[in-house]
Amino acid sequence: MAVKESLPYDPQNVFARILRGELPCNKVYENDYVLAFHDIAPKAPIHVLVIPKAPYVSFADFSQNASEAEITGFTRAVGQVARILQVDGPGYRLLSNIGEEGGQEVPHFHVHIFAGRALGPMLP
Ligand code: DGP
Repeated sequence: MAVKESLPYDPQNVFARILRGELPCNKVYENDYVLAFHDIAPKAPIHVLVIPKAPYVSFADFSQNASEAEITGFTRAVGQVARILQVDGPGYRLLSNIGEEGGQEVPHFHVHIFAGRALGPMLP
């Protein structure tokens, strides 16, 4: 079920548990600001999630409340992950679902990186 944007941060969400090491993940990259790992149910040949280490519910929360350093650190890390995955040449898609109508399921801000095949026109 999708999350309501108004919900406070839930420290028991699965990404919070991954960040605390309580659940495993297939890690791609980590630095002071982010953790990047493969999606458990990939929707493309390459499907990686990039999440901030700090507790933000969604992009809406992050864009309003994160520091300049966190925003810069996160943005640069997404580009770095794309380079590590070697998808910046052929291309890739970034996506972030936000809130209930945006289809967000895990209430910890994350950006999806999709790649590995021609993705076609943007949906919907
Ligand atoms: P969203 O709908 O934008 O909230 O996408 C959440 C994504 O998180 C979805 O593609 C599946 C993925 N996911 C959910 N639980 C886990 C998990 O425990 N591990 C990993 N690696 N991915 C997960």
